Amino acid sequence: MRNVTINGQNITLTTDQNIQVAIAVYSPTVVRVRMDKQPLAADFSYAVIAKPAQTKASITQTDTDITITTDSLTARVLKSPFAVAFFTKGGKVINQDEEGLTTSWIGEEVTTYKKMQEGERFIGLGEKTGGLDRRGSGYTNWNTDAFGYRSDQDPLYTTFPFYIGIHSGLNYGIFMDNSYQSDFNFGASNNRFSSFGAQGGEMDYYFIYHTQLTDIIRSYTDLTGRMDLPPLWSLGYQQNRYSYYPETEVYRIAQTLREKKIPADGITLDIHYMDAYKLFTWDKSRFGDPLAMNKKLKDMGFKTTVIVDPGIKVEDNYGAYERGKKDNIFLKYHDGRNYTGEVWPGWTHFPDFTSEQGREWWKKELKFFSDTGVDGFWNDMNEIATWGQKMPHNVLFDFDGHPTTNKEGHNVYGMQMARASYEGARQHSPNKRTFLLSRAGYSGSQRYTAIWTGDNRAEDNHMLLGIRLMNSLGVSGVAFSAMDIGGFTGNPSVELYSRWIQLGAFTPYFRNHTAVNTKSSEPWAYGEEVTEIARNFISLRYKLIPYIYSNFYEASQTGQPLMRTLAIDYTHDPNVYNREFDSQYQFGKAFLIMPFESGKQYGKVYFPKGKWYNLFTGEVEQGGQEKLIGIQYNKLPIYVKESSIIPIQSLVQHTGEKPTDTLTVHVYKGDVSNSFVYYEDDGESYDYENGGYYKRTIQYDPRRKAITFDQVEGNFTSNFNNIKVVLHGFIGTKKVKLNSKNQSLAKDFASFLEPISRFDPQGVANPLEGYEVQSLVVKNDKNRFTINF
Ligand code: NBV
Repeated sequence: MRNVTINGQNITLTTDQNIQVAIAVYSPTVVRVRMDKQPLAADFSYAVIAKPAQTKASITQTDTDITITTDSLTARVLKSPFAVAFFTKGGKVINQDEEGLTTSWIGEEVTTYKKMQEGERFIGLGEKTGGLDRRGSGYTNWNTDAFGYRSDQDPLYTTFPFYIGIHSGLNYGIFMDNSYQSDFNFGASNNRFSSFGAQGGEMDYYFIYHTQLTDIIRSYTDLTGRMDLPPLWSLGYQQNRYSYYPETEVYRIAQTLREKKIPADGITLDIHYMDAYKLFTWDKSRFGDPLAMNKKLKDMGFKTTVIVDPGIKVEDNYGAYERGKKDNIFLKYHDGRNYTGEVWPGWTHFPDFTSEQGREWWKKELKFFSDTGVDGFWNDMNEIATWGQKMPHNVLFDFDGHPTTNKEGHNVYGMQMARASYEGARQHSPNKRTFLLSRAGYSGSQRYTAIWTGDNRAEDNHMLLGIRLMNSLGVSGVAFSAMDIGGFTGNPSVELYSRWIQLGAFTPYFRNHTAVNTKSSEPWAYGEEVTEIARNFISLRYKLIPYIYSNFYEASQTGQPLMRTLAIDYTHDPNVYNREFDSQYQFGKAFLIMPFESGKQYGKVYFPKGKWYNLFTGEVEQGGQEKLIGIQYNKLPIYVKESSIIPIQSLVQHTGEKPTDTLTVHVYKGDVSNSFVYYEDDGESYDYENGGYYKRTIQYDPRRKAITFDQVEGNFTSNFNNIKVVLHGFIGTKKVKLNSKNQSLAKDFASFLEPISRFDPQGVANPLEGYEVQSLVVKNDKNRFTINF
């Protein structure tokens, strides 16, 4: 090691192999390591938006090593051979370089090797197939158009080079910020190391250490950013297909949803709305007056999302093409000619979204849609997908003033397209939230867009895979995710469709979608019984909107995902990683969802530590046990964690419809304390940035036997004049004290589903589903109040 310089929180040095190294303490829990064979380039990243925080770190040096000590960890840099290791304050190894291999190069390819720790598990990497625990597997990141992918296929559409390692009661995160094709090996074909590396560029990684996974996710999203609050309508049900046209068909779908009382908020238009697939056009024979159509849909309570593909048809006199040529924004070869690839419209050019001019051009073009009353942009094919699937490596990208080739630009292209769409939407509708969805992405995409898992298949294993993909996206910073409910390719069986829509109600973006040549996939397309089941679960979703929206608020503040793999809260419980149970997840912290293949009548579930209430019957299951349960075809098994706090509203047909003026807050008795941040605002503007919100923390404290609603913050007037608190499991409690005054409880009835009567298997009408509980009603006057039980 030569030229060691220690400057405040930063160390620079050169190894005897002439490797340039820079180590920076970002915070007490985050350390960044950069290495290259050449002088390190000026710092530039599409993913990381955080700068190092002023941190108290002591850095000392001896003949053999350099030691960094922060309030949370110790890092040791061994001088010979050069190797980095991270320890807890108590001296336990969290993560260390595999000393014989450390970081090394083969040509331009750079890889960091970490010693495989005893019993080490790995989760994360975003949208990756396989089990929750990635031990024993290897993965590649190269954004790929993976039409009808196999359930073990890799890579898929996105790149999230962030994972969490778990061993010996410890856990840490590693984010390698490098957009070249990258490879992760978690002990695939070897028993010695885990590794991460890329085909070019620097080794540049962030090591994150916390005792809780929630804090690792928070730190990772401190670095790479978090989502904005979504428009409320995007949390409602979305009806989609490839493609609904002409406009009469769109109305038919919208009207049928209303007539059949299936709540819905969104309709999405796929590529057939365009004139010959030319972006920024409408096929006038199908959509004669898009502005009028979108207005009419809005009057019915529907918002329109349109698909946008990056390819611009090469055709003289086609406006977007001519303007793109004039502004010179298309990706190029090094001889200056535009790159041309073939997609839907034929031969096309592709805007360089990694250039300021390219994004500016796109933003101007997007006005076309804002002018016709469109509320969402669905960014498809942005891997980039072209026929042939082999965009040449020698295509040049501006990379915001750091010119490079497709090798480095490819994996961020989709993210930068989403960024341009996001910025364009904010520019054209400054005080209205626009919904963004993207297929391709890179770490940090969550700042701009939701991600969906592309062209899945209408198969049972894809339904469960989709859940795991979203759970994994969740620990990788993407809280807002989706899968095509019902499956994109192929036709689901009646049972599969029905199960999928039940599960969809417990996913962040709830969109039913199917391919061009498949069976209709609207909730009524599978017979009356399924229509009723779908209506029931979609209705449940709408009642849960206050809970779901509050969880999105949490995601926007701390990066916590809506879909929480059990690894987040039960990290060191081995059962969570058992392949039998590893698709189970929490939806927010309250619900435990047990996804099962369709058609199963019995199945094994795992209840982690604690007590779990059956959502439908109120029966309690003890945690820490596996259990064989009966599964009803019309009722996804759902449990509620003890001490949960779940605000719900009355049924509405779309989020623009006002619910009744009572917010019902369900509280489940338990032995652990819990808190829930209830959040409300207008759901459509950015007024919340200036105090236009209503927020209060609700706490459940079993020790003090108290449920406390804190003083309201913010100046938004709640939709609800009353708060009805419903108590579950408070058997024998007849009276409570409300702000120290005696108050008797009313007998009440908890039922989350509407009765499914007509299709009872025995042909007997079910009595109303539910069970007895107690409740009390309190005026929602913004003041703090306490209920003592
Ligand atoms: O635009 C058509 C489809 C779309 O429906 C799907 O959701 C995307 O993932 N798109 C892919 C183009 C290719 C379909 C084979």
